[in-house]
Amino acid sequence: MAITDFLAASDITSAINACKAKDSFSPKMFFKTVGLSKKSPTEIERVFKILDQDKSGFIEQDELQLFLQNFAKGARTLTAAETRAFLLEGDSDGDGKIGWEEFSALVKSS
Ligand SMILES: [Ca+2]
Repeated sequence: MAITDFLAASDITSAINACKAKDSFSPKMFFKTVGLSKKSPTEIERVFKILDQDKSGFIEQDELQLFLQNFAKGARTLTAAETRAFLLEGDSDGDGKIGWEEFSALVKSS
């Protein structure tokens, strides 16, 4: 199961290109551009499961850092500042990782 099964290749390209410069990544902007905000809860959950690479039920910091590479293999890693900002934006209960409900809320508010 790949992310490209749910999202249009052209939207992925646009979203990746919009944050090519270091420290220009914004989770909400990305989710909107890539078309995820408009997807059904089931599809958003599938994407969450892909991002949760070790299947822990949470997206942790190391997985956030590799976030863009789930969408395009050659994409850059997020910088430490971007990873921290992503976590702060999504982690509403402050446990240092992003759970399914937090991810869903972040995507839908995009
Ligand atoms: Ca995980």
